[in-house]
Amino acid sequence: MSKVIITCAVTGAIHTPSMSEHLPITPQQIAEQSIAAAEAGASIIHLHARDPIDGRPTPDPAVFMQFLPVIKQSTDAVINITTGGGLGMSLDERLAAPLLAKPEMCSLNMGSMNFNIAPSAARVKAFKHDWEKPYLEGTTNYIFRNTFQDIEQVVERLGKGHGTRFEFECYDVGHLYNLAHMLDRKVVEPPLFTQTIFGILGGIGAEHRNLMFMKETADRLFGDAYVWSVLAAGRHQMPFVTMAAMMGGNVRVGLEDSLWIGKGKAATSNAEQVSKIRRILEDLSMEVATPAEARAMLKLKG
Ligand code: KMH
Ligand code: ZN
Repeated sequence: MSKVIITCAVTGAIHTPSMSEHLPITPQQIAEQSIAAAEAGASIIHLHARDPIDGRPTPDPAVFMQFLPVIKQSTDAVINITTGGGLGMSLDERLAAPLLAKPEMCSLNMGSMNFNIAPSAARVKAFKHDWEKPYLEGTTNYIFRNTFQDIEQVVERLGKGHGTRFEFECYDVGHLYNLAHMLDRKVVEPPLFTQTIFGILGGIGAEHRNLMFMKETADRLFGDAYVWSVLAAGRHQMPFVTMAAMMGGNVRVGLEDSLWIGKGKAATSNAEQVSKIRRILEDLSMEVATPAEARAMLKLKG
């Protein structure tokens, strides 16, 4: 059995500061939590940036540059920068930081979709900042735009230009077919690090039969040309990634995807989630991949 790559998605753009006091916001908090997550066993760190004052997701490369070098200096982890950005950002805004930082890896979202924050994430009644209101009420009314041309543009500008490789974000079964289409046309190259995503409103639901179905479909479409990873939103996070690892997959955890560590218990850090999945994997006799092993498995530029 090959080793399991743990990705940690540290802050994201979905959760808001009022949902958890532990969500890292400032560059210093993002750097500290990323370093701790890497020390706990994450070999890939997936990163978004936030406005240090009000926690709103920001595409500003200057903010990214306040934490990226710190993480790079202190860990050997693979840096993975979002190209999904946050609600309402244009593609040019989403690409600004990746184009400047030229990371080994970026996310690449494989289709357009409705994107509202699920009201279940929003048990919070009082919020600190006005911008959070639609997030907490589930009324963002947002289309997450990733057309075929957008996808090709990301590959063209980052992949071909800078040797960046991708975490292909597949929120539904059609996104796997979109990825297969890009593979057929040689827009993307194997091994395809394919992140199948469960339980995001607008995407495929977090049901175990869907996990099997997505894997079976990816196996059929890609054969040995892909490396499978799984993330699931909210309370589904740990059960889904555990099941995926038992089926030979890799795992993504982190406060971007879930603010929880157990039933009714808020996670106090990203490292806490990484340590938990690491413990589960090792208890089940699985081995966790080092950053060097992850680089080899995914053919990253290093
Ligand atoms: N928010 C996650 C479900 C991105 O950053 O491009 C997927 C994600 C997208 O991480
Ligand atoms: Zn992300």
